[in-house]
Amino acid sequence: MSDEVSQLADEGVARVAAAADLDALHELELELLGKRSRLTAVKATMRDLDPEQRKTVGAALNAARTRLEEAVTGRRTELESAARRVQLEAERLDLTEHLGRATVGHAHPITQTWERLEDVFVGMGYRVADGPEVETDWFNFEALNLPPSHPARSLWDTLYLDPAGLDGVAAEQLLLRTHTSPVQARTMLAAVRDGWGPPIYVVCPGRVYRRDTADATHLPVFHQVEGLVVDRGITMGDLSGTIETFTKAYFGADLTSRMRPSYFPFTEPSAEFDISGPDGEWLELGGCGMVHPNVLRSCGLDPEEWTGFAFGFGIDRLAKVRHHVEDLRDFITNDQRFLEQF
Ligand code: FA5
Repeated sequence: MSDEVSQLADEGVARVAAAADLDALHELELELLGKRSRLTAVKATMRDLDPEQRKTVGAALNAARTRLEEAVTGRRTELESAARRVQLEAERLDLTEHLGRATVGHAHPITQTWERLEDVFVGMGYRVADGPEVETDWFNFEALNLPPSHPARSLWDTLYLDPAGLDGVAAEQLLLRTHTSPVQARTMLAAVRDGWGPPIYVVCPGRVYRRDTADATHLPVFHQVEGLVVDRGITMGDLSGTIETFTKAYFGADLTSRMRPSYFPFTEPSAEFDISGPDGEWLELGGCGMVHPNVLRSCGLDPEEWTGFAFGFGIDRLAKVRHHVEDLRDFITNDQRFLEQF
């Protein structure tokens, strides 16, 4: 009987080793070791044996059960780790697969316009200057001949800042700059302080902010480029020649510019300038004029010795005209189909 038991164990171990999956192994475990197994049946016959035989068969049964249990546990571990490998393989993400499909991006059309503008002016001998977007009231208004109660302040719908923890700075003294003109004052003061000018020939492109509602021609956050020239004997003729040269360099020879009288507190006389293409339609681009003597004085320059002109125009509007874009808001909605065209 002991031989039969050990043969049962041999067969069982071979079948366990061949179990194809965890379900099959579970069935086999019940068959070989469960209540209805042959081992259990053999155990039931033991009571008819004499004590000596019972001892031998009992030992054989225990050994067979241990072998079968170890075989089942070993096979279960193998099948489980194989199943885990299959699952991992199925869930694997091959990130390199996407490399081949990546498209090469490019700068935003406004950034492209900004950079082309800089190129045109640098080609005309100008330096590029910049200033902070958070400005003081003095640079944004006062230095530009706009004292606190000046009615023309209402031309710019200003966003004021109320910073916490800036001791000694009254809230109404800090604002988001409404135009790039404060860089005029910063540049003149720096030139005088550091002794590199006048003569001054600079352009200052940058981001500006106004309490404007977005529509086809307005954005609350937009971009301007400021131009400032301070030298001896500068006239309105230099200003109009510069704008015409820029227009042709940027838009092409078939576009032309014109100036219309206007008002800005920091220039006198002041003008607005428009450009027109072959269709004869005029489009307003920006403001300009001769630098007001009060502005020169605020920045430490003698208006008897130095004269200058300044201009400021909208980069977003420029891009709109150049690329025939209907609505300025298209530039800020981040629609790939629109942006890919540039
Ligand atoms: C000014 O901001 C003056 N600082 C310009 C200037 C500079 C005059 C130097 C004289 C000397 P104005 O508010 O008109 O001016 O704005 C200038 C240009 O910015 C406009 O002609 C327009 O092209 C653009 N612009 C103004 N508001 C918006 C807006 N909300 N969205 C997009 N572009 C705008």
